[in-house]
Amino acid sequence: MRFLVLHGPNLNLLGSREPDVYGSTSLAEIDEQLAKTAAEGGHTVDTFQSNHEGELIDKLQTGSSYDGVLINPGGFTHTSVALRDAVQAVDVPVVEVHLSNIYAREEFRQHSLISAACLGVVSGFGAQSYLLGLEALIAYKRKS
Ligand code: CA2
Repeated sequence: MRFLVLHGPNLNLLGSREPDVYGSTSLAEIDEQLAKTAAEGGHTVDTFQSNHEGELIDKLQTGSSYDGVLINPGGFTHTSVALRDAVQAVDVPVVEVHLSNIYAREEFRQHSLISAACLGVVSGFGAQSYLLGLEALIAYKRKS
């Protein structure tokens, strides 16, 4: 199976700043770990990071050509109706992931506009959130 992984704004900075909140793993390392986890099951991942809402939406609109989508919408989690609409429009399962536990943070981060359009959410396990999300997506697709 093929999966699309989308990383939202500022996630390109991972590993370089705020390691206490987001960990010290770089985005390239997360992408490598995702590719390795996928390959173990004979699957592949295409990964994409953007700081621009429209670029993420354009990429999401290609999501139907994959078996599933993993997305960390970054700060757009809490603000973007347009990204939520794009997630809703994709006809494959989408899993939302967060490095931090958004429910244990500032009030404005405790609500996601994206979650209700997703199959499920993994939040708070650092880089591991991505791997857990991918594993959940693969397991769900195997059953369906
Ligand atoms: O916990 C997550 O994964 C977030 O999606 C990360 C977003 C934040 O706005 C969400 O509320 C939760 C922020 C990503 C910014 O990443 C940085 C990494 C290093 C240095 C600065 C920002």
